[in-house]
Amino acid sequence: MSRKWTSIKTYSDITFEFFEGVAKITINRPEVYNAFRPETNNQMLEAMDICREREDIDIVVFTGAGEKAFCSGGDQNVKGTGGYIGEDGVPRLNVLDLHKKIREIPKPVIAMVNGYAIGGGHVLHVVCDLTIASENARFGQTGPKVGSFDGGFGSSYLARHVGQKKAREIWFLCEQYTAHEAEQMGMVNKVVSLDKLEDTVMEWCKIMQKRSPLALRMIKRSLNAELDGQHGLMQLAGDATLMYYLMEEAQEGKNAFLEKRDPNFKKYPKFP
Ligand code: 1HA
Repeated sequence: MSRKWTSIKTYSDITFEFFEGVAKITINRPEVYNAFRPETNNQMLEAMDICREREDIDIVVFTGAGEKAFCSGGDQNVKGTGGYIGEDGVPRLNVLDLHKKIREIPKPVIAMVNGYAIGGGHVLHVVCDLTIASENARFGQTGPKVGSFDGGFGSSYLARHVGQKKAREIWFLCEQYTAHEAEQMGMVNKVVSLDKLEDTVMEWCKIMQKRSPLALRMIKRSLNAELDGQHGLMQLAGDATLMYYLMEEAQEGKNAFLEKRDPNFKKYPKFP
């Protein structure tokens, strides 16, 4: 089925579109197999901020333009000393900021992997909440082959998906894996033919859109907290505070302060 996606904002390196509560961020650099440069990441960071703020966006989908690649990682043409060099001449690793935003946004994020997910492109799918891949997709890390490594989510979170032994194999050997192998390893949720890829992703979105957004948010936070240490607990606790603020008991404290009286918390139930 073809959908009439509408553009949310125009960028040079990505397309950013909307359809029925789903925002789709497509890395649009097919000539380099959707490798990212600092500008690409800056644009994805801005798009993620829009996704977070807009109430009509329920779910975010990442994908790559064309039928060859989801993302081939950092653009080797702009790799310099100290990182990937942007138009401002400053070397950066700003894709790590994108990983943080994907973890932090309180909405599901799906990687729609339509081809190569390699190097930093592999990490991008690993960091997303769910991965749906087409049969032609290929997965793998290349860091130790091309002079790089990601010891952040690209290794620790990967190991949560596939286990320590497999994660070490993936990083030490830098081999490629088929979509079905990736599914068997536990780092891909579902594999479908390329022509069914977007339909399947949108079907999963429709199901999640029927679920309680606050419940999905709390589940994402809780699953993240296990790996994210104090930062993860802070995010989970922030949402606990949000829910507390929604209760009358919290309102009573604020009202009493403003009315210059003692708060009466006795009237609220204490659950066992
Ligand atoms: O590790 C990190 C980070 C770690 C910490 C913090 C931040 C990090 C940020 C980034 C990264 C990394 O991503 S390191 C890993 C970078 N990526 C790679 O090493 C993948 C390089 N590409 C490949 O291994 C292969 O191209 C491929 C397996 C994806 C596809 O192979 P294939 O089918 O043989 O096609 P190929 O001819 O190699 O590529 C098609 C075109 O895309 C080529 O251009 P053309 O000769 O047609 O002009 C190729 O140069 C270009 N291309 C592919 N990948 C990249 C790329 N150009 C620039 N950068 C790329 N990553």
